[in-house]
Amino acid sequence: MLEHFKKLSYAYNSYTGELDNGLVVERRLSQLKGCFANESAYDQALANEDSLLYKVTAIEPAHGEGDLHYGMGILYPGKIGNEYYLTKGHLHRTRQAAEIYIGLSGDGCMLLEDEQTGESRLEYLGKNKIVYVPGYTAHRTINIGTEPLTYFGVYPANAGHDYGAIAQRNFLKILVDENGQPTLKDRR
Ligand code: S6P
Ligand code: ZN
Repeated sequence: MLEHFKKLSYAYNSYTGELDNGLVVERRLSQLKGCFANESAYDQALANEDSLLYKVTAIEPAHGEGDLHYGMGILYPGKIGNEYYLTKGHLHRTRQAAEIYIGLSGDGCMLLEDEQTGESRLEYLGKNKIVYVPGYTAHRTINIGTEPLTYFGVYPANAGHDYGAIAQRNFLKILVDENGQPTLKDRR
């Protein structure tokens, strides 16, 4: 098996979210249409600037069953209206595939939503914190701080991403700043 892997160790930076040799994907505000609850605040922010919200660097060697993929994310601080910057969020194409997130720097949360029951959970994600995302669970990362939130994620190579299913019905809960406190509310 070793011969299939060109490289087995990578340098990373906890503060910039950089991971050597990975494939970098950037997500700007215009790519998150429909994610934020306050549509007029979204339109206004976008008219002002198509800001960079987050970057993900992925390493996906995918040589076969049992393999792992992994990646590093950096989600910048900010808000649309009173809703914190967030990632698009997804389910895994292979629904049973779980994932581990490890917080590296900054202050954030993971919003988890059971696809079948709609049950939501909010878990803190920051330095020295690990979050386990079970299978069949839509997951989204949210920056509740004033610094960039960086994290490392590892998932089965066959997990895949399904953005469509959750985009269509949307997460049931939103996380907003209410008097300086992150507060989970129904989307309505
Ligand atoms: C991949 C893993 C993360 C996300 C990243 C960005 O399974 O969950 O690396 O890709 O947090 O979020 P999203 O929803 O835009 O892929
Ligand atoms: Zn995932």
